[in-house]
Amino acid sequence: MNITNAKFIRGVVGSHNLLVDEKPHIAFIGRSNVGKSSVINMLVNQRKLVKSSSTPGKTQQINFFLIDECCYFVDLPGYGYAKISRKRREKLRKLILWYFVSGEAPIGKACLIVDAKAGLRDFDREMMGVLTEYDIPFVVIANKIDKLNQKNLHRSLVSIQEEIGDWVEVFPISAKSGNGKEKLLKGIFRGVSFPEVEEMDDEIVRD
Ligand SMILES: Nc1nc2c(ncn2[C@@H]2O[C@H](COP(=O)(O)OP(=O)(O)O)[C@@H](O)[C@H]2O)c(=O)[nH]1
Ligand SMILES: [Mg+2]
Repeated sequence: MNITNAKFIRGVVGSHNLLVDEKPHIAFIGRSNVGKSSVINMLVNQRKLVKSSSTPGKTQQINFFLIDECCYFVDLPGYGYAKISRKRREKLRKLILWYFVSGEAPIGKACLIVDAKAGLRDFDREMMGVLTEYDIPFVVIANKIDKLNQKNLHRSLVSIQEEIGDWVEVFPISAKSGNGKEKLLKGIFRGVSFPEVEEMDDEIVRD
């Protein structure tokens, strides 16, 4: 499986003008610096589709990328950026929650990205609680596995899986090396339906 076309469509500030049509959203969330931009770029085979930026202003948008004409990758603001005020951070947290709970976004899958070494943090736990409560299918992506040796990686993955339970899949990956990409792509699209474009559906879920 491979994504051949990905393009930036729109950046949305606040809860207005969400991009809603028949195409499902694949939503990416995670704390700042977990490698969210890097993971998306790796998945779409473009080094700079999503700017790997540490500018807090840029992280406040919800960015939509059209993927192979059949779904949107939705890049939500990174949470927890150290250099923004508590008030602004709270605003971002609310925007992220709103996206998931308002029922306005046709979410096919949520992808919660964590740093494999750091494991789950409070924000991740809160997000998992919300996703579970609102019945939004999600996967956990444990990124930066290249920074861990076999033993520590195993330990970390076991502890993440133990905490989230068996029914949520954890995908260990390295956005840096591309390790784990194939499995993750399959996992992301598994169970997502593409109502208006059946033939695309076949294409994208093909092994
Ligand atoms: N070693 C390693 N570094 C990574 C990986 N993914 C991202 N990074 C680095 O982590 C930092 C934050 O990445 P970025 O994609 O901007 O994170 P974001 O804030 O979550 O969007 C950058 O310095 C990346 O080069 C990875 O898989 N392995
Ligand atoms: Mg980013």
